[in-house]
Amino acid sequence: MSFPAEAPRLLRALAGETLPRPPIWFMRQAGRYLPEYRALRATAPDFISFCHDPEKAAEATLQPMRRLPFDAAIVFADILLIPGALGQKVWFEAGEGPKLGPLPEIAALEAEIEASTGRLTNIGETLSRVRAALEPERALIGFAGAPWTVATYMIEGGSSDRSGARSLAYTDPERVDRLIDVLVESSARYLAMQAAAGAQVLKLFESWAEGLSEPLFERLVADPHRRLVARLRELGVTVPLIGFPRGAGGLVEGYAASVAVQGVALDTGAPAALGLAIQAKGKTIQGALDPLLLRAGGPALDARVEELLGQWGGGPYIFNLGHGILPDTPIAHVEQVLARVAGA
Ligand code: 1CP
Repeated sequence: MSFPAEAPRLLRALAGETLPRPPIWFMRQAGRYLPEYRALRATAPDFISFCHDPEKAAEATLQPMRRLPFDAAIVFADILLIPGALGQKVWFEAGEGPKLGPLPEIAALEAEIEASTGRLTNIGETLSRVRAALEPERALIGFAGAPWTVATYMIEGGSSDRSGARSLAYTDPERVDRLIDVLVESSARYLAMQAAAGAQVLKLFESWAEGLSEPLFERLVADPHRRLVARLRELGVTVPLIGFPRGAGGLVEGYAASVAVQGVALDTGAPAALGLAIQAKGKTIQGALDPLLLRAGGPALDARVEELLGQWGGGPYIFNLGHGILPDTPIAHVEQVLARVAGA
């Protein structure tokens, strides 16, 4: 595919172009490191209602875009909206993170798949509002949690070391596989709705891919991602996809080879050679600056930015962090990186 020069840089990179300067955006670029986000957040009764309020969520999405020259916006939402839409209780406790009620019977979840997308149309409305407000050369990203990551929260009842979810994958494989199936189908429909509403790229956050044995990774991550991608294409979705198998280490290369995503997001531990090997397979890579180094700042930050540009900039590359921005990151450090990458 070839694009006119004013096409969003992110789309050009995901189509396989090597750009003289890569596109840049940051995971969690909307959030607590911005004072205007904290002020907006204080006007919402709770985090889930905030995500479901298109006016506020669109504003949160656009806040970093007004202040900083990012090449893409990511819709303000959360990976835990799907369990809520499927009928599991989800809430956030201040300072403690997400909490989920008991996991419903799988048959009850299966019965809610069709209705679940209709309970998430507010997020479509947010996307439409943001797309209408955003300059045409800046791309809009939609997302969902990948099935295994969302399943870990649903099984464990919140954040965890995932050992309960992994144990259940061994002791009750049928239940876990059926839960993954529910999430493949509900996420495919949700993502298709996002694309129809204006998302130009879709990202799958597999934030907890670490610690899985090769067969478990195949069963819980790679195979469900393949089915989700196939289902999206079946639903008529044509936009490029980015997969983020965070923490998967030596399994990432096989993931890149076997899952038909256009982009593979790499975490902070990714060696230069891994990124190059994925680019050699004709895929675009994204990553992988350490959020702790972004927070620390200084000459070491500049040096690492130059190193990443040098090692990966010769192929299709999207500059990003290896995980999300930390809430106490100085905005000046974000500006420092943008100035080096975007030449702003
Ligand atoms: O205001 C607040 O205190 C809430 C903090 C917050 C924010 C800003 C949460 C709670 N979610 C979000 C928004 C969010 N979440 C976005 C859009 C903003 C952006 O990227 O600019 C996205 C893409 C997510 C995705 C998300 N939520 C992931 C995947 C990415 C990752 O960080 O690995 C995960 C794991 C979640 C769950 C979640 N939601 C919120 C928290 C604190 C967590 C993590 C809990 C945990 O560590 O287990």
